[in-house]
Amino acid sequence: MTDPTVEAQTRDVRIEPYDGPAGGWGSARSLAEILTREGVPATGAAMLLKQNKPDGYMCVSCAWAKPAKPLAFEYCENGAKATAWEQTRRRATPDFFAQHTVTELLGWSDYALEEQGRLTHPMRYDPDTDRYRPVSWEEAFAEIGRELRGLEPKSVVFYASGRASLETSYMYGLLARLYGNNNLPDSSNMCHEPTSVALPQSIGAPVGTVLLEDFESTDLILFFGQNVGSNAPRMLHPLQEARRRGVPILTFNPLRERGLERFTNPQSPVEMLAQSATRISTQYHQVKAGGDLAAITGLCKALIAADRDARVLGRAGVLDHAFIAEHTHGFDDFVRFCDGQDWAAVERRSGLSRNAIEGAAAVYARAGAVIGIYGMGLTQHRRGTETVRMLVNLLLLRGNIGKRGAGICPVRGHSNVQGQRTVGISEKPELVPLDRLKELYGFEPPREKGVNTVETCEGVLDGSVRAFIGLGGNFLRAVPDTGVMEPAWRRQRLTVQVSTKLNRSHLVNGAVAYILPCLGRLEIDQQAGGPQAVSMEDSTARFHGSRGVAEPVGPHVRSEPWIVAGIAKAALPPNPRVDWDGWVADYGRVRAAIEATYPDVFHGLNDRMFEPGGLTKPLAARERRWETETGRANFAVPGGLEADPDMTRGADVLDLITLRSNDQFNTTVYGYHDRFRGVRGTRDVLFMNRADIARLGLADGVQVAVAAETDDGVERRLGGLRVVAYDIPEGNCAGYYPEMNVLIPLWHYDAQSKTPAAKAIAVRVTAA
Ligand SMILES: Nc1nc2c(c(=O)[nH]1)N[C@H]1C(S)=C(S)[C@@H](COP(=O)(O)OP(=O)(O)OC[C@H]3O[C@@H](n4cnc5c(=O)[nH]c(N)nc54)[C@H](O)[C@@H]3O)O[C@H]1N2
Ligand SMILES: Nc1nc2c(c(=O)[nH]1)N[C@H]1C(S)=C(S)[C@@H](COP(=O)(O)OP(=O)(O)OC[C@H]3O[C@@H](n4cnc5c(=O)[nH]c(N)nc54)[C@H](O)[C@@H]3O)O[C@H]1N2
Ligand SMILES: [Mo]
Repeated sequence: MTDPTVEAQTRDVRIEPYDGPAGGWGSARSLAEILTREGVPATGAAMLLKQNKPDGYMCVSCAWAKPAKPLAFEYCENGAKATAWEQTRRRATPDFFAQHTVTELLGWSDYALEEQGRLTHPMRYDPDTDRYRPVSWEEAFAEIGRELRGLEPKSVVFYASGRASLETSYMYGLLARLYGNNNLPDSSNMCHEPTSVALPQSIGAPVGTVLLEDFESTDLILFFGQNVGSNAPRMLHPLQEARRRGVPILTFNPLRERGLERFTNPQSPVEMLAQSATRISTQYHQVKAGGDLAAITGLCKALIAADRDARVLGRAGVLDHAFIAEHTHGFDDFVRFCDGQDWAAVERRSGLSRNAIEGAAAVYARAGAVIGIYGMGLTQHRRGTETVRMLVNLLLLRGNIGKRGAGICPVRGHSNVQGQRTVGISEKPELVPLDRLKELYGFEPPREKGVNTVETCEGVLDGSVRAFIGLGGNFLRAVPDTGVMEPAWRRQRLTVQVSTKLNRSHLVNGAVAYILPCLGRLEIDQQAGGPQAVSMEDSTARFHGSRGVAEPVGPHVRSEPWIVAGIAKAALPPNPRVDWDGWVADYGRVRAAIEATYPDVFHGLNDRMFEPGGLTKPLAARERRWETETGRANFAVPGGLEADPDMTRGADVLDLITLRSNDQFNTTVYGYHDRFRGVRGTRDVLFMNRADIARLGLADGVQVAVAAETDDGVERRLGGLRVVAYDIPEGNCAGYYPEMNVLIPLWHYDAQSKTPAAKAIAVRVTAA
């Protein structure tokens, strides 16, 4: 590690329990630290006043809803860190690249790479010197265009990380289709793809049904596998409000996460001075990794039994029979499935006692309107899609979809990951209005299914993928099996990364390789038609406008729409119906094109995107109209309760959960402190249950290695980890992503959506 900031961060390793709440003074301190380190204390602080405001910019961190009446400071510790990270004064200039070979940089940590600061020039890889060298945009586009024209269209992949705006994403999807494929994998394929598969089957909507105002009238919140304190902290405000009204929150999570336990609003002087905290979860169920399918089955089973008992006694039932009869399909089969599962199996697979599950079911049975919230703890499993459908089953039993204060609430990741899908970033042709594109742009769109994330990796391994264009993100670091993927990745002909900062995906390059530096959303985007705004969709399906406020990072850095148009013009024959230059001059014209393509969804986008609270996407399921094959909301019967049929668990095999610290955004590592989990100065830890530590003959604080329990002939191993005794179920252990991605086999994914199963990997732990 050559960067002194890494050394400063990791000098003092300390691991001790943290008793502060989420938010609070710890949050204020952590923020001050990063603003200072990135050299933006004053400007950064002033900018933050514009964050998530109707006339300002939308945070580049998470996708949580933006209220119509924002707080004076509508941001959180981690949103502010994301702002500081993007607005850093540090620069990765051509000088920096001249000083370091790519081989040398491959030895640097993720943190050290991004800490070099913002990319300032288009760079081309020079194999003779093993360095990236600056090139002009004209040269870059000319060569990329030439390469793309020479490649078989099916062999090229157009990846999108979920941050790019609706405008950029629409243009990017069109570029891929005009070029000749639907190879449009996105970060959502590693994230909420089970949501995108499960919800249409269950309720006929691809996204969550809950709006921010539902939190004001809900009677109960169920919280599955989402770490709100770190990954969507602004949601703590509506949760705190709900708690003040006496709304119970039942949490299911293997780890005791601080944000789900206690919260002090850092923006409330009263709470800060009094050091008072709100208790968030009223029940905390430490379900085993992958045990939610069993836990929710138990909840449903208990409700069905209680309903039967009540009706035998002539009392009102516990289930909403009127709703079930009028609106659902498959109820009888579902009841048979639940009745058929015995409690012993439910207890064993969930790790929860029947008593605890019945206690939770009793609270649910009394609540009028219930919100079901979930994150990666449900989706990143072998049976992720089935588990999401199971949560919907639970809600359907009491009519908790399509009424005020109730609904299903997937917490999306990247700030526009939901919106990208809405405007056509998808490898599935049936999700895109291809006929409409044909009509508007006069071409024959490809109809063949494209590749998703896992299939992209498979294609790179078997040689069928020859080129990778990345619109943001750090694909090669985010995917599973990084040890297998990296050597194969180099066999590609062309790799192009549109990025703000240097990351590992730039360093494992194809024969022809480019890094193209782009503006971030926070910067003023000046085009021929004046300064431009962009739009995005939040987790509750509302569209918002966003206007950059900061000075652009440098004269050679270009906007994402400009870069996408540049590639398109160089790679495609001219099409008089697609006015790339006109679109770049005025993004309002791209929005008009989006509206023309999806008139029902985006009606009024240009006029209404800056309305406080955003423009609400119409969603039939909110009105209890079910756009499913049966015309009803469908109960789903899972194939069984076994969490993971594809990795065997022998004695001494643990289930590894990979997760985020409070000091990172995905592969972007802001620092080495995970305050809430009591870890300072290191990310090389393995959280373990004390009983497992003792049984395996280890001790708290010792060094261990972890190896995936697979028999496909590939060794997947990570050493140099320090054992941290932690409150986690016996048989589970946890560590940080992306470091742990070497341990996840590529074939270990959700059966229905191909989302990598990053939350339960069978591993052995040995003293190193
Ligand atoms: N600051 C910050 N914000 C972020 C991100 C970030 O990295 N940093 N990433 C963004 C992105 S792209 C996404 S997708 C989201 C991710 O946000 P989350 O969905 O919160 O993702 P993870 O951090 O992976 O944490 C998953 C949670 O699920 C729990 N869990 C693990 N396995 C299971 C299980 O089997 N069952 C249950 N019930 N729980 C389980 C873990 O203990 C953890 O609390 O956050 C977004 N926001
Ligand atoms: N083991 C394991 N693996 C996982 C996960 C897990 O929980 N466990 N989570 C998965 C999830 S949920 C996700 S979403 C993926 C994340 O996968 P990605 O979205 O591919 O990765 P990020 O880390 O978000 O990408 C960071 C990079 O994006 C670039 N960037 C930042 N801002 C901008 C911008 O405005 N424009 C452009 N063009 N580039 C920008 C920067 O160069 C930065 O280095 O990882 C997945 N991988
Ligand atoms: Mo994500």
